[in-house]
Amino acid sequence: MILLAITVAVTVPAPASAAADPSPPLAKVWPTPQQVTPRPGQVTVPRTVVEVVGRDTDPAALAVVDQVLRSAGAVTIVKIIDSDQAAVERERGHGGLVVFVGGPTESRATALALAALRLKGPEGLSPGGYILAADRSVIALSGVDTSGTFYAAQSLRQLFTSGKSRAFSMRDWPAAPLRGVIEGFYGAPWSHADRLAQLDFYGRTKQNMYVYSPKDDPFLRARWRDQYPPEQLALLSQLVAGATANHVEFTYALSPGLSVCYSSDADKAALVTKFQSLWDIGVRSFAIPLDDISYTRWNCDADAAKFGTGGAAAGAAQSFLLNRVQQDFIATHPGVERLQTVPTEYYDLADSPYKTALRTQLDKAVIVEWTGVGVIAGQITENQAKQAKEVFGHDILIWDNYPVNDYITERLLLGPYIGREPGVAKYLSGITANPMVQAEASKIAEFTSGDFLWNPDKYDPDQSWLAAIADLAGPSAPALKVFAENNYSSLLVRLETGKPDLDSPVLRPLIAAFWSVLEKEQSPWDAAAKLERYLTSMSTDPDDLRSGMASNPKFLAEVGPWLDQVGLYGQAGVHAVRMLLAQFIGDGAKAWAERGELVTALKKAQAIRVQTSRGPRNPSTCTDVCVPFANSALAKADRWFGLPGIRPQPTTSMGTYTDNVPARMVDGDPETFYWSDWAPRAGDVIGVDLGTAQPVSHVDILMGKPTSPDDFVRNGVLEYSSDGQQWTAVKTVTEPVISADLPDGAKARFVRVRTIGTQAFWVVVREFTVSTPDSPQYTVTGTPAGSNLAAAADNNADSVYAAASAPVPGDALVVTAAAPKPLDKVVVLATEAGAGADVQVADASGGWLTIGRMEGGYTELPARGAVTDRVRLLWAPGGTAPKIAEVVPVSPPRR
Ligand code: LOG
Repeated sequence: MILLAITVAVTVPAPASAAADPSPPLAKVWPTPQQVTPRPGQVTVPRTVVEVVGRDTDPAALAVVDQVLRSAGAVTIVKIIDSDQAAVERERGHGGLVVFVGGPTESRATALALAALRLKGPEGLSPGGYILAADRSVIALSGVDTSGTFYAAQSLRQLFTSGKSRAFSMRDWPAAPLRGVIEGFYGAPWSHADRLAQLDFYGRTKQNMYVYSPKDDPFLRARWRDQYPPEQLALLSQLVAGATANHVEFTYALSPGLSVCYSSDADKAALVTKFQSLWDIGVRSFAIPLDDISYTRWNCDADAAKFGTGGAAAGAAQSFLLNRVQQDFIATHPGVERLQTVPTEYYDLADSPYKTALRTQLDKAVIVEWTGVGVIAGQITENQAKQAKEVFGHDILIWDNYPVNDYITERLLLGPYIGREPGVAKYLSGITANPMVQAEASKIAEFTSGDFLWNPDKYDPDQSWLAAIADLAGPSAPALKVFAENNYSSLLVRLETGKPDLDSPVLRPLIAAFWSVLEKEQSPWDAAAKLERYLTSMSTDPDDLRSGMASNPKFLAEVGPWLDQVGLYGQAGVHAVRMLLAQFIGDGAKAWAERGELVTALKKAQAIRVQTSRGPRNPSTCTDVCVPFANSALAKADRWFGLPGIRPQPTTSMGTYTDNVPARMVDGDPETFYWSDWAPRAGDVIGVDLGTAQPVSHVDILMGKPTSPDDFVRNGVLEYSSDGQQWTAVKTVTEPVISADLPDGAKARFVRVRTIGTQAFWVVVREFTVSTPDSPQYTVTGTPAGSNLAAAADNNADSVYAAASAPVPGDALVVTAAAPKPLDKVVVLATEAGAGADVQVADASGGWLTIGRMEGGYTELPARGAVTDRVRLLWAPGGTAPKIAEVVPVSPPRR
């Protein structure tokens, strides 16, 4: 780089004096710095700034510094070379702002500036460490190495966002040597643009490692011996350049384990040749992962002959190959980083013949990756980290399977990084986080793991998470926070509580507070208002984020289906609250209208499909909160309407064929059905969850359908349980239609059919109905003809009888109970009232007594003391074809 030693006479206002200065607080820097010392006074960036740099000053750091100065108000940046001491002295005398960029290896001038501030230099700090100071007319950035200076610039960026800062000095360094991300998931690899954006992000967040290891790049695994086509190599070389510019080590990982012959000279040569092709485009760090392969089956006879069989043989074979690559490639390429590997046993601490072989035979220079105990480690303790070092006998780099979601593709993991003791970062080589297929969305977790790795002792997951959200969303942080809160849970376990984070941490207590006042029959308005406010923010989240984060279309595309679902769950929740409040003040019509909106939103949310590497999935957001809330609200509302209010939720261990989702077996409509996407094996189950244990009396199951009459469980057992642990068998299941009485006094939360044999046919379940002793049974007859006549009185207000045509004179719908009973009132829930109807009850003489008219969606009529087994809707002719969700003959409350 050519630097011009131009000096320009500048007149700039002197910075405000310390005495006049109210000493504003320092802006927070992420990752959390080790030492920050405020100084009196503040530093303002004037229109003209002088910059003193060395010939070796890191260009990337300089670019960031210039950007910071310009966005803080500098118009002219005058660069002076450090060797031009006269110019440096002259500028220091002017009183304008002079910025020194570069540590001892880059510029000689910065040390003088630090000395003038009575600050020590960065000498002795760990790699990446730096000193950053800003005082009156001086800013100094001094890294122990060029990465340190680059990180000083990243800190400066955060301190001067408002154009000025309180004076300060910082002494900062990373705890973990290796901090970063391994693109190591299954599924669609990240795009080239994703990767470039990630590399910039790692630079911003002071992470220094990216391992290129996408399982689905054929040239990495399936076709590992093949050379990259030139155009792909060109892309990789752009990534290497992007990594270098961000002080990130680009590790190229080659996974030969699916087909390698460990003892083969040709395969060793193929590995070395492949690595050489990457060395030639600038790659300086290499890995040979051997995870997720068989180590009990050889790929060639020669290995069996040379190494024998068993874990010790596998460890010996892998060590043999890795050691040869170490000798023939790593040792012959000065400037290369240490070789990394992922052992086949990467997930535990139990010593084994395999680990013994690695410990005793693998070259000590090789770094071994380990996921913690369990592939997805809930927690990783310092003690485990130390044990890992011992049992593997090598330096350990953690492959941390968070926020990877390739094993739960219906979820986004947007919560903070938790559950790792500080010692894990301090005593191992570092951590690479395995992210989600969704690159942009992974940045939330990555920001927090990067923060942990830099300064684990001061790591506060919750604060870090808020900062991550602000970093990704800028002014839309509040909207992103709501979204992330509802995509929050993971398998990671908090150190402080020993528990995993659950979804919807803000919504949960608001719902609990609302239920609590409703149960106590206290005034619900306050609790409802707070709950509704949050639910409204969820419902507007899709619009808010889509407009507020429009500059990040990739993020919006990645999370679209999840975002839509959060919005719909928010809407459903708002209607649920309004429905219950309407009932609280006795407004049945409003409650019924809100119920309709609630069910519509809920159904839309559950119909969303996203294509994933594991097939189509319904996103799971607000997990275990939104759907249970909606169902509890519906159950309560339905009891108010006079229905039993049981809302069974479908459960199954099997997948879904196309869009025939499990919800269709509890929708009260025998025309729709759940369809499994495989033939059940012993242990597969289909059933319902009633939410709470309650008295149950009868089960009806309709399986098969006219076009697939054989799709039913051929060899199973019907059973029920109140806790999901202890099951009581009712009868064997060998036929498509099951009607079973449960023993008197039976209580259940779960009812299911469990397959006990294997079969070739898949399973169709049209309806899975559980009745309680309180569920009255009705028969529905009458006209106009239409679909699902029985739905007009099936204790289920979601299912609807839809007349095919408008009524003609004489058309009437009759609901007949098993036996006459005294009636308190008749409630009619309609989704289309047509031209209305007279609501009638049968009198003792067989005639009909009109008790009132049904004209709109909600009708509630006193039954005038009738004792009857029949209710009739005598239609007014004409109008639209009516649709009746439920005719409810309500008995007087029991005493
Ligand atoms: C794979 C990894 C995958 C992760 C989570 C390692 C070392 N390998 O069980 O590619 O993303 O689990 O599904 C893995 O973790 N194996």
